[in-house]
Amino acid sequence: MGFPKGFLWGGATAANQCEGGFDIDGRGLANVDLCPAGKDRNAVITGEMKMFEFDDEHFYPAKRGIDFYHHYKEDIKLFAEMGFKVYRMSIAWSRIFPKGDEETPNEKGLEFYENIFKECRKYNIEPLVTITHFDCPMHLIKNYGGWRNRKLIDFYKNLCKVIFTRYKGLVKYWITFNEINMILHAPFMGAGICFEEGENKEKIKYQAAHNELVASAEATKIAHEIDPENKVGCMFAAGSTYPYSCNPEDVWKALQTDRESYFFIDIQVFGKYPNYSLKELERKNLLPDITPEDLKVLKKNTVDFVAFSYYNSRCAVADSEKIKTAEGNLFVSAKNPYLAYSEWGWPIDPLGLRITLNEIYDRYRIPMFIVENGLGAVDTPDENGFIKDDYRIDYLREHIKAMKDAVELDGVELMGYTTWAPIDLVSAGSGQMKKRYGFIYVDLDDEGKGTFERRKKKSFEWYREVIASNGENLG
Ligand code: P53
Repeated sequence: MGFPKGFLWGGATAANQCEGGFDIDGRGLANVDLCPAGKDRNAVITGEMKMFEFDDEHFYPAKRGIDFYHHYKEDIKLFAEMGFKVYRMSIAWSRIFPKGDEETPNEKGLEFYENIFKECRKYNIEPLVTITHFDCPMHLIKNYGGWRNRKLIDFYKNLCKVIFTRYKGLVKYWITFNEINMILHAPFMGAGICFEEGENKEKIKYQAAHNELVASAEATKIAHEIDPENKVGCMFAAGSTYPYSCNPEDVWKALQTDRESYFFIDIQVFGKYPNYSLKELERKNLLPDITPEDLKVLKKNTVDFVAFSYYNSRCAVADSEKIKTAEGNLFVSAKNPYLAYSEWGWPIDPLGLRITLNEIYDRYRIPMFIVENGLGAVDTPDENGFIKDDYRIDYLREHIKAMKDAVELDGVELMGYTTWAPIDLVSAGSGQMKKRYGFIYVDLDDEGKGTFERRKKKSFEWYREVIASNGENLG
């Protein structure tokens, strides 16, 4: 009973939130570099405010991140100390192809990730690689309009060929796009889309979604051709939507809200557009350009597993006037009166994870992977500089219990669990450092000041024990 032998415990990060070194060793500029911290961040990541160059008024936290670029050996060593079986990380596209449309890759960029993978292997840590975690070379945005342009499919295929070939034998688990449904909520961050005055935003978003979905299927095909051992997953920001009440209008609204996200995964798992979306897109005149060849590629190249992030459940109400929506998340959601909320206004709902796991498994019946789950909180060191993050331990313990119930009692197939994030890093939504998730503290503040020193928090030892006991000893 309990978790299966070989269950992949670990942690997850993203290149743009930890690496820094934005202009080192030939790396090109990417959208993520240009997302400033502060009040304009939301306008930039949603594609409403154009930020194609750095300016002096803003602070850009991704430029230095937590300087993982220079600390990766030390950081992976700490992950190994916690007993990680897997490390989920992402590749920065513009390190490999600085502009995105070149024929030949940047050797320095390829070397950097090769060294990381070798470092992981040294400790028997399996890398799980997200090919794109919100990043897109600026050159592709400026000259092609980002993912709205189907030419990106070919550039992405080129990237995939290069990395699958180069890292054959070093990497087996791949995720094509991080939180693919984020296109709908933060199109600049999710797909390099910046809107011009008067454009049909919905139409552009669905065209970009289609292009990414085809690119994802193409990547799956190439991965399997290059190495039949490769396992490729899709990935979405999950969290089931509850109806606010038993009013059928609310129930219907909740179902529709979930379909906005399932739309992507239905295509990636079943290989074709679901009828509900075809009808709706047609009705609203939002159907993307879909070629007969696209349909074949989608059909033939479905994913091996479904990965997702889970931070919270959501709540839908038909009459939105009635209920104040919860703030602090890119997903619009009614406030659920039965749940406690984090300092950033995100609901805390461990049972929601069991519900979500069951819903996804009922729908797709293929292995799942929880690739993000965690609590963003302010950590205050005590007089000795130690961080007793019992709130984080509590959050994770309850979620691991719920996950255990889903595996043990409900029989869902789950490959592994990686927390977001094992080490403090820049927040995607807010650009802050003080929204911390790690077992490892990084001495750095919201203005980029600090020594970058790494320190273990209380949760470090706790998670080590969780992994050592394969999820039996939760403290
Ligand atoms: P942060 C919300 C907003 C932005 C990105 O989020 C998000 C979400 C969650 O639904 O997605 C993931 O840093 C993402 C990570 C991110 C993490 O959530 O805003 O894949 O890059 O850091 C946590 O607290």
